[in-house]
Amino acid sequence: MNKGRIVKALSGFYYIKTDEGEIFQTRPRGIFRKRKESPLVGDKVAFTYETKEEGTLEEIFPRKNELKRPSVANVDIGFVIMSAKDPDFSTSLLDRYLVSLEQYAITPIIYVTKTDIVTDEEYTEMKNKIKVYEAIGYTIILPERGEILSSEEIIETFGKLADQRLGVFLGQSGAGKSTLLNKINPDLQLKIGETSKSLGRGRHTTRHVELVELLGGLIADTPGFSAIQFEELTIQELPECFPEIWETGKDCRFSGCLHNNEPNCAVKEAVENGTVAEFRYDNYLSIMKEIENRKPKYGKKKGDK
Ligand SMILES: Nc1nc2c(ncn2[C@@H]2O[C@H](COP(=O)(O)OP(=O)(O)OP(=O)(O)O)[C@@H](O)[C@H]2O)c(=O)[nH]1
Ligand SMILES: [Mg+2]
Ligand SMILES: [Zn+2]
Repeated sequence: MNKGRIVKALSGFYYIKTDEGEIFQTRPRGIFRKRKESPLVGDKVAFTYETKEEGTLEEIFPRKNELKRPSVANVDIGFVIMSAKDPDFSTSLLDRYLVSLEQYAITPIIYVTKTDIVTDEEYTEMKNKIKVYEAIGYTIILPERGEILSSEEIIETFGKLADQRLGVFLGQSGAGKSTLLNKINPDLQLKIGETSKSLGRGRHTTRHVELVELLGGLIADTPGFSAIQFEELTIQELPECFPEIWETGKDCRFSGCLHNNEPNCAVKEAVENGTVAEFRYDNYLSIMKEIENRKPKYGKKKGDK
């Protein structure tokens, strides 16, 4: 049987790219629907074919992980694209993207766009927050204020980050994901869209997920989104999604400390003396509250008889 990777899913067809770089248009065997299994972009698969336009997706190989939004399997890196302005930079949104990747052990890389349209003051304020992320250990790329990087500089900045890996560009609509990818390779000719001045956000220009060969790896442009739900995450897993809280939390008095109302909590102390940033801790608590208030999908609700 032939093997390859799903690089695009559109209107019931799955497009499979082989190691030789050939693309086959396939439909999945009926068995997948019966098993309620859907093939995903990023899946490694086996297929058969009559012609390049008429193939059958026969088997999905086990996944390393499965990112829900954007829906891509076997992701190594999440490139979180944040705009400095239009839409405005927000640490609470950034932390939500980071948690959505950390929960599947996907390495995040943060890139800030639109530093050419911020004021000095806005830039300084943003830079101070970005220092916090650097101190935690995140790779975060912030071009100088006023500067628009050339294609060469962008490619150099990304360097080997994507080499031999599967990376996903994610972020709000209008953040500049497609613009950045077009700069890396102008042949892509991805559609870009104006942000709405009145709403301060993008217009959902990118409509589907497609993997392209870029920077030595496979990269997916994806439709922008800012509503992030944590349906699979438990409260006990949340501290691990904030690396500095996880580290600091090793010194808490209780081993299962959630750093909320427990006494002798090292994290709360660290927030008070400034070694853990207060805004990160606030974002942590707000996601925790959200998980607590989530309606359970299965089983009984709290208080049910
Ligand atoms: N000034 C400035 N504008 C930018 C920059 N990057 C992107 N833009 C503009 O921002 C708008 C949105 O860019 P897109 O690349 O379409 O954004 P996107 O993240 O792909 O958006 P969706 O596909 O809707 O998710 C366009 O008008 C771009 O020209 C930048 O670095 N500086
Ligand atoms: Mg786009
Ligand atoms: Zn604690």
